[in-house]
Amino acid sequence: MTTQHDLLVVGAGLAGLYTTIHAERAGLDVLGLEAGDDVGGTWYWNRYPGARCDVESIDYSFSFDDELQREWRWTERYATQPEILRYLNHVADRFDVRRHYRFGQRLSAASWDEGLQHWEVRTETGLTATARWLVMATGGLSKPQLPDLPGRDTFAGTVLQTSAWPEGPVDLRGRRVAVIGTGSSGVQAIPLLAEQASELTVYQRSANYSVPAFNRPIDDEEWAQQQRALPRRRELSWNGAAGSPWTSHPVPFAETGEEERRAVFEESWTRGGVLFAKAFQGLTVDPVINDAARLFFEEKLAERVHDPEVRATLTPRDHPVGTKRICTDSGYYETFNAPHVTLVDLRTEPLAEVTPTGIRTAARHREHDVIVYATGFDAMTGALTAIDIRGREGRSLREDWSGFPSTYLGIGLPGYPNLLVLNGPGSPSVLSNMALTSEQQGDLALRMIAHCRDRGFTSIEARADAAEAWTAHSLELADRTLFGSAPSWYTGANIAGKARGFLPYIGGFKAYIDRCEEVAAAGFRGFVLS
Ligand code: N01
Repeated sequence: MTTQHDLLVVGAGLAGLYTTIHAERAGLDVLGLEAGDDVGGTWYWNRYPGARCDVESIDYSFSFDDELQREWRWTERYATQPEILRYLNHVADRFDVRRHYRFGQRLSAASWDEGLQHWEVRTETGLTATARWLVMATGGLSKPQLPDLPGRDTFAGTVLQTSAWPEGPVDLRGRRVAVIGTGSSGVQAIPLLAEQASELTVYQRSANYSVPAFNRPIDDEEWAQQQRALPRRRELSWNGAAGSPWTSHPVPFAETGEEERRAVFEESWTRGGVLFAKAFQGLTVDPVINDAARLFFEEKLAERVHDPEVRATLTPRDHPVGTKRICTDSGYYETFNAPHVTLVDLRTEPLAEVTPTGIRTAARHREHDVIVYATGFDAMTGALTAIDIRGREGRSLREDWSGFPSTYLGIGLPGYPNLLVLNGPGSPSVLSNMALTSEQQGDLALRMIAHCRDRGFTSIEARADAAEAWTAHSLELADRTLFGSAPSWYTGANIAGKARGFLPYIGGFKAYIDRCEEVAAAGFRGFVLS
């Protein structure tokens, strides 16, 4: 039986949960559909050892409910995946949101019915539902990509994927483990896998910049201090470029001397992880500043990795600092000092095939009992193009997005009325704190819906010219930076055949919010309401 609703929300991660809670408060009949068996999104699937957030726990949490903020006590500066998942379960319980969801329901198709002015959706298990509004909260990094390696499926040992790690314990003691992939997932998992494995072999295609997290437990004194500072911290985050309270050194790089530069790099290094890229304003724009950061990084690397050859292989060569997301690690580089850990440089020794017993490179065959794929995602667009989405007159999103995706503010797609994409391409999304961007995006979607309902409109659709102009603006901002020179998932470069272009909006979270507010104040200028 096809059920009818006002709103369908796809996904029960941060953005989906927020939107569903607030849709109910707005009096909408909402149905949530989630592929996983419970809430959590990214934090439901990515259960690999070492998984934790690279945004501090105090910031990576909802801000909309003061009691919720006060009652949840984070235990570490950077929360682990199990702790974040517990938090999202707590949110789901507290706001009784699960009753709106159907779990284990992966969307396979969605089509717009112009006559009935609603979306009809179908899941892989055959569930069907209709609703006037369709909110896609499907996540920017939720469509895993497993490389099509020759012989991949012939491997007779255990195959694991960081993005679909089993729920139960995985015992790797005494086993010869291979890891393919050294992005944030691999970098977090490798030190913990090395603790268990009898041999660990890391197959690296490109070296990444990784900065220690300087993670620590939050004791009661620090927690009390954080609680006192929270209102100010939130204010800075909502007004910042990346949804967090951190800013760059106030003095421009060119006006600093050698000693001050070192002190600034040292300080931002000890802030931990991705925050290193914020040391100086313009670090990811100006090659001179970037090069200074690179030299500082290389000095640190020299302290962490003993063997010069291994260190040379671990030194990033193909992108400026911060133009691929900096990895946030706990003991990553030091792991390569251990005698049972081997680094294989796929640049000099390309991967030839996976065999039933291991991996063959151009140089030799290595035997493994387990292969772990930490090979990333079809980011920002993959979760949407995996679904057969049909808009006005049957047009296909998959076809429309075979080129670079054109969106208006990331949320509106011309030709797809009432389809609202949260944290989509053209929004700050992955460049910002996803907890706050999810609140902002959920609110924006619900405001668009309320605006239409209050005025008797049944649809809202981004105008093609508005989407073109926004997308061109977003790409132009990215062109002014060094980001385009990195072969990263930000630009689609990690997926064969994917259209290239910088996917997130890089103009900053606050600038983006301001633009959304202007558009809303002008009656959602750039959208057609009918
Ligand atoms: O994925 P990635 P990820 N043969 O795409 C390699 C967030 N995140 O899951 O660089 C050999 O970064 C690929 O090599 P190359 C965060 O935003 C956050 O690690 O393409 N290797 C690369 O090394 C992050 O940026 C956290 O040459 C192959 C790796 O696989 C994003 O998610 C933790 C290959 C993929 O790295 C994605 O991170 C985890 C092949 N055929 C994730 N194909 C936090 O810390 C791919 N690779 C919060």
